[in-house]
Amino acid sequence: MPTNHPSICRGCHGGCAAWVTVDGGRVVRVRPRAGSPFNLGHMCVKGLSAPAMMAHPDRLTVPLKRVGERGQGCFEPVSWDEVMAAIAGRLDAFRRESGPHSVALGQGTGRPHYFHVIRFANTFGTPNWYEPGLANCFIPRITVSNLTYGGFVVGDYYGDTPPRTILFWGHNPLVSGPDGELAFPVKKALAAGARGIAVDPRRSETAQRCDLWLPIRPGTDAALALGMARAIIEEGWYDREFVAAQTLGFDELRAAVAHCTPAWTEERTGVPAGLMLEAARRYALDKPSILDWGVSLEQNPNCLQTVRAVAVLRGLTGNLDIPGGDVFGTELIGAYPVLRQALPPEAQALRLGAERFKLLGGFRAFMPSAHIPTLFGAMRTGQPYPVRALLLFGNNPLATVADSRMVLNSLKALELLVVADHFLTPTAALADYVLPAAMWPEMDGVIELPLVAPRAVFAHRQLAQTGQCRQIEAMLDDLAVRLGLPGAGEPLHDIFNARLRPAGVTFAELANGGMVMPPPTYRRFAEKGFRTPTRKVELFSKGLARLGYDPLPSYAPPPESPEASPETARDYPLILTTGARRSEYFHSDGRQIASLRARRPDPLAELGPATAAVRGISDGDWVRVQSPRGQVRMRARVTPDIMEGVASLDHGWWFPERGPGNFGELESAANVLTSAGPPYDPAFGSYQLRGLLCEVEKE
Ligand SMILES: Nc1nc2c(c(=O)[nH]1)N[C@H]1C(S)=C(S)[C@@H](COP(=O)(O)OP(=O)(O)OC[C@H]3O[C@@H](n4cnc5c(=O)[nH]c(N)nc54)[C@H](O)[C@@H]3O)O[C@H]1N2
Ligand SMILES: Nc1nc2c(c(=O)[nH]1)N[C@H]1C(S)=C(S)[C@@H](COP(=O)(O)OP(=O)(O)OC[C@H]3O[C@@H](n4cnc5c(=O)[nH]c(N)nc54)[C@H](O)[C@@H]3O)O[C@H]1N2
Ligand code: SF4
Ligand SMILES: [Mo]
Repeated sequence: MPTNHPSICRGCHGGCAAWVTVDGGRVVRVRPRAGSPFNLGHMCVKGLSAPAMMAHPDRLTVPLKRVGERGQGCFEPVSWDEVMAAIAGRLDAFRRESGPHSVALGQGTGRPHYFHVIRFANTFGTPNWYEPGLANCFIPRITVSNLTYGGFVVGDYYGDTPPRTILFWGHNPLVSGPDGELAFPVKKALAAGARGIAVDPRRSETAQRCDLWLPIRPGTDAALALGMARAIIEEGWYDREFVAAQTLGFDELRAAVAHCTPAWTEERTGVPAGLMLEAARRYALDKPSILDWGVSLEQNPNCLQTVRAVAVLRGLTGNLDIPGGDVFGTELIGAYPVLRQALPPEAQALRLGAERFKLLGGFRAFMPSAHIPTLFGAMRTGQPYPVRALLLFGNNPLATVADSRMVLNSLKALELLVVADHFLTPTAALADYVLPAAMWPEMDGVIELPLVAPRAVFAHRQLAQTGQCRQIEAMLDDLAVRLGLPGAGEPLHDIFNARLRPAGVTFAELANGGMVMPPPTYRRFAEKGFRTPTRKVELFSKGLARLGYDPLPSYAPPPESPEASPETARDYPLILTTGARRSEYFHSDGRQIASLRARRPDPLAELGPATAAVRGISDGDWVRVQSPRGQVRMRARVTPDIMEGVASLDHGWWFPERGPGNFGELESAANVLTSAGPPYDPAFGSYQLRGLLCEVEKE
């Protein structure tokens, strides 16, 4: 008899309320569950395909050990006990011979086991863990929000007052959904009359529902934001009362943006001055306004100042902590016990890249992690010290880290590579040990939404078991016990319950379809000011000044651009951006699911009609896209919904159907074209994934 169970989808960063139907121990159906303000009774195609993903014949279901040469993709099954004993033995040897910092950990973006990986790294004694987002995703937005407003803000889609204006900046939430907020409330707000403005080189799914589309040259967002800041100040559109009472550094900011005239801005960004002015006016005056910013702001080496340039707009217009504007989250539950104190300061000082990129890896970083290019460099060269082993938990760096060839060479140089995943990915095919990971209906978990500003908490519990798959936390704990690490063996439910105590619920209560979501609070600043050291919104950031970074936002052209590298631009005249999200796939996953692949069979390169025509390219042609780093094959999509002179490429592509050893991971992967080299953002070490140069030709 099939049984239905309330659960929470974890197919992406989101947490859509779901019903899971189990029959004969297998998940046979997933469908949306009503009652959550986040998914409003809807789910996306990825979440609905969970049963197909779980039961896929290629699913990893037993631990594997490599046989033959690394990279051939030949493995044989081993028992959990054998694989864990073998890995623990190797880790112990590395720890004794070269110090714990010679072992690195990596994980994918925002997965359920996120903090447990950090906990393992801390207790093992290595400062070297990474995630391919962080420097290029979310950490800059969080850090800048903390420095500028004293907390992370998200759009208030959930209160009684709807937003009148929503400014989507390098962000396509109708597709990318749960990054700070969910697609469904955004759609609802637009349908209810909020007027949207989209800053995007593509007329994205979100831009198509907006009143204004500002087509911007990739990588130039700081120039647009500074131009808007100047317009808002000089036209007198700023919120005088809020600026006078609640901000610091208005005069300094005004002086810093004085040169950012509409003509200056248009020249750099390609956005017509009239459109820029109209967008600035509406965002400032047609309040309350939400500014929904996306990852595009962070995937360039001027990341800190780009995010800051956009951040100050909220302060100038007073769209902060007001109903229908951007609001602070409430910390509902306790922090995950990552046992940071277990990592001694001398070990922290060894974190690769931390000394240079203080807001990524240093003592003041929000969640200190290693700098990927520096870490991968150490794997290849042994400098500044050898990194001998890498343990990956739901991360496919061959597809998702910049410069795929560099990644391949780095992974090949390791003495030990362990990969835990759902499928044998191109990265897993290079591993010595491959560990079969549970999917969300097979796991226990606690989720806070929206991300980082947790205003709601849910939980879900294990409803099924596939093969010998294990939840990552259990794998890490098994290793921790074998290695005698602090905190090893602490039951996961104890961790969950300790965290949930401030919310007054237990895991068991919450996992039955419950939710904790207190009503929003607003204008806390009126009594207490903001939670920055000066109690003000820091338009001029004293915190950044103290760390030696520019306290005022500024623009720099992308280092690979017609302005900064005219020689390169002669051979590669198009502006390259990569990775605009697609509903069917989460980064590199999902390509083996037939229903998803049927909807989106090929990697696409989007081009404008004029850009395509002069190259003799028609819609649907296969094309070669080249950058100074290499070339990839994509299918051209010719559309008026992209700025001319720009190529926007899908990322994360490989071809699981071709089998291990033949996945084609360098054939159509956007990251063959991107660069993991310097210059990096001085604070976060970010590299450039959007706003590079390329050329496209018909195959
Ligand atoms: N060119 C380019 N590159 C990019 C980006 C871009 O825009 N352009 N975006 C960057 C950004 S913002 C990010 S965050 C990164 C993401 O980079 P990653 O996190 O590496 O990307 P994914 O492909 O989502 O995840 C890698 C693997 O995790 C597995 N997986 C999924 N869920 C789970 C789970 O619950 N447990 C386990 N064990 N495994 C799981 C999937 O099967 C997949 O093989 O990519 C970055 N790379
Ligand atoms: N379905 C699905 N959802 C996802 C993911 C996924 O892989 N699949 N990934 C998740 C992750 S880790 C992240 S970080 C988020 C990211 O989600 P978003 O922040 O929404 O980012 P993207 O969809 O990558 O890009 C948003 C828009 O930015 C535009 N863009 C490209 N370059 C530039 C630029 O230089 N400037 C500006 N202003 N715009 C530019 C693109 O055309 C695109 O429409 O999505 C999350 N959600
Ligand atoms: S948006 Fe994310 S959480 Fe919601 S159904 Fe899709 S994959 Fe699942
Ligand atoms: Mo991300």
